[in-house]
Amino acid sequence: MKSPELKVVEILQNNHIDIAATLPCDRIKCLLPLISKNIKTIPLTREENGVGICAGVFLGGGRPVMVIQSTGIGNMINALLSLNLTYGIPLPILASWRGVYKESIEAQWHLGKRMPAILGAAGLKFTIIDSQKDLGKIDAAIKDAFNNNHPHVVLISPSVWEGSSCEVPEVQEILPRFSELKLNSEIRKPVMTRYDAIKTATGIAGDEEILIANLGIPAKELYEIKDRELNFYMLGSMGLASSIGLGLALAQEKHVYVIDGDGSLLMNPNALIGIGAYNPDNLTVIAMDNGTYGSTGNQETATCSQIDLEFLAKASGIKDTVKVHTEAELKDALLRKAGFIHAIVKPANARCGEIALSANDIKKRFMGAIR
Ligand SMILES: Cc1ncc(C[n+]2csc(CCOP(=O)(O)OP(=O)(O)O)c2C)c(N)n1
Repeated sequence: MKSPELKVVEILQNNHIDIAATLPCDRIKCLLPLISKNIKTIPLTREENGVGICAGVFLGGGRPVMVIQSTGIGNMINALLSLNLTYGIPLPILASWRGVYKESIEAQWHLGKRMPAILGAAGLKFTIIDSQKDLGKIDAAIKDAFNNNHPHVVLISPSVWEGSSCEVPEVQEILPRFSELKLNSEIRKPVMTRYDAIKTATGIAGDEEILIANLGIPAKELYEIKDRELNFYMLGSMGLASSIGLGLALAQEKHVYVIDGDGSLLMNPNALIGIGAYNPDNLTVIAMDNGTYGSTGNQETATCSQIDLEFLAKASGIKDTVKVHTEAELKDALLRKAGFIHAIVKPANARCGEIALSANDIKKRFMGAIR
């Protein structure tokens, strides 16, 4: 007889799922290795980051799934609503539902028992599976997500896996290695604005290349400087611009330039860790570092005097990093398609109008052009 784990993997394969973004739960420890054996798997460091990566995969023509613990949904709600629901981006999520069935960990109780009410109140579709005979409902949930362009959470009770056993995969020990951060970095007084830098980027990006703009003023500046079909304007989900970029870079071949911000990268440094694991040739993150949360009124961030973002990118494993202060330096870095460009810019916001496109228009136009 087929194990429940094998049934789940077959359902994923029958639905042509090509990327699984995962973060472990003890109850699915037999499912996870089976998934990674059969489907390209992206290990996550925080679930919210997976929402961005999976959105990028979908925009790039792929069919992602997330496989996580239900607690991770607590880390994802803003992204699911301000990215997936806003643009109409599908995402099937298989969540090991903790906190209710035979749960001894007290920390799981509060979120676990409220999870259906939280999902319902958030307007997120969900399905509960509490026995093996209901596993077929995963198929229906995946189809609902992709046919109706929204997330669909499947809460799977640990009762489904009771009696499961599997060979424990060989445990990978930490690799003995020597790390060296060979980087001398000088941050000088900024001379260009973010607007100047975005203008430079639009001058370099070819017609067939992708530009993703961070939420707030950067998206409006890009829209005003050069609106084009292969621009993806973020409207919410702060912190996920570079995660979306990674998903897009992994799912298709066009070059992806991400216009990110210091506040956003500090909110989700997991994005850098994810990129450092893959270093895709077709991804350039331009970190527009104005030392402030520019879009909300220039409140100081930790890059103003404390953190050097290029060091953070390097420490995360990103190979080709560079710091630029001038448009000429930025141009050079863009032309050689560096992995991470730390652009030191003034805290200045151009006066721009609103983006006259709905989220759905942005998505549809972008996906039409990417084919
Ligand atoms: C989770 C969340 N917290 C706060 C905000 C408000 N907010 C919108 S844009 C922004 C600033 C982004 O700063 P940064 O990434 O440095 O980019 P900049 O605007 O300076 O280019 C903030 C705090 C938000 N949209 N979402």
